[in-house]
Amino acid sequence: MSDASSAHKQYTREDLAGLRAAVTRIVRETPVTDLHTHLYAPPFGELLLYGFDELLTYHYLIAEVLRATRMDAAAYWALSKREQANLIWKELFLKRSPYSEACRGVVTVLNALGLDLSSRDAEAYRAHFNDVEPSAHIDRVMQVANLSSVVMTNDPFDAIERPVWEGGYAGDPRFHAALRIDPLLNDWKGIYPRLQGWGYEVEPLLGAKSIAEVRRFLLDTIRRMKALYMAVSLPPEFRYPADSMRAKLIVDCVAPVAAEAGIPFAMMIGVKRSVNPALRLAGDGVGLSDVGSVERLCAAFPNNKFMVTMLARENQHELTVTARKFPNLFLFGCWWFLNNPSLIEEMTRMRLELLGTSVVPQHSDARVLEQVIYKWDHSRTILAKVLADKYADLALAGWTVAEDEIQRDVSGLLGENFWAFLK
Ligand code: HDL
Ligand code: ZN
Repeated sequence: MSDASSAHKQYTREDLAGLRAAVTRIVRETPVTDLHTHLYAPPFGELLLYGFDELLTYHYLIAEVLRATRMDAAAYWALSKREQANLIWKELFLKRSPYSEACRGVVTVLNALGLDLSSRDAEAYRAHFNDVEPSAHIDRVMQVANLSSVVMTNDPFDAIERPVWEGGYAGDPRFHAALRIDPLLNDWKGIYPRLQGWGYEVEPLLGAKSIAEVRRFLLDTIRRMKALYMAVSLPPEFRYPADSMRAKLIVDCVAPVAAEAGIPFAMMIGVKRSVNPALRLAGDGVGLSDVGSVERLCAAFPNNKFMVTMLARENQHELTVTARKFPNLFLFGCWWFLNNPSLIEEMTRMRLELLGTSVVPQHSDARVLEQVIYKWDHSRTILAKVLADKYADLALAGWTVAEDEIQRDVSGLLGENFWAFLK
């Protein structure tokens, strides 16, 4: 950490190099709250993915190896996990240079964990993760990535996850919960019988009693999970207002419950699920979404807090301008197909220039534990570069930049702004 003497250091146009170095150091040294991940605390067992084979079979790399080899997807799925990982290692790392962001991420992780990249020996890398104790490994990875905590994606309809909550999972300070309600909002007809089975008196047509029971289900689940927010991923064609069950559930159930519980409703908009079903989790695509629907929701529910991230690059400017109009709208992350250096830099510059400090520029979306190492290493480098440019602009205009103010701003961008929005 920066020592006490430097905390009061001031930077002017005469020391831009010192200013840039200070920004880089502070961004590296400031712990992150990772507000959207697919990671799980140890009691969730097999849902917590880690190790070499999981890193290599991340669905981003599955899409890339199928594209590079044009092999039949069914033939890939017929392989064992280890055979899949070995195939990906051979095709994307040995036969081709691993400079795609997902491949580069694996290289960053292996290097950060002290492995010898000159060997390119998959077996040696695999062995490194043998016999790790999950909780100790979590501590090590979070320390290397410099994370203070992560937010899980918790699906009450998941057959593996639900018993853990029902079994009295008491929590883990490293892991916060977020209630994910995709099945409820995107597949009401398929999911309402599950609610009936759990004792909620809901009917398919969502009359007054059903609305009250869905609200009860949401509140029960938020309280059991201590959920920081409710979240849903939505297709590009999502619209509000709309004559749809999804819109009715949002208006009559989700928004009132979020307001009562005092938590945000997070919408992740623009995913086209299963454009190529043969690729399974790797088969989702992206589409242009309607920012006007976000605008109308924020206006219709001024007492609700909305977190939004959109998947299409083309939506980002309009969404950022919309955030200027609605203080109850909080933008976060460079989601999924946007989580690449060129687009992270473009979005971060635009957001800092249009929103100042009132944003959290990144989340990792990590599915495999060790990915937080690369996703945050790569994003910290870009954030430091963009921030340093912004402070240099100020210094060149005669504004003295104080080191403790840089620390204040960076702490906000790396998580405190999220915690403040939750209050
Ligand atoms: O819906 C989501 O939360 C997405 O992040 C998906 O999980 C997607 O598969 C993903 O992992 N993106 O990074
Ligand atoms: Zn995600």
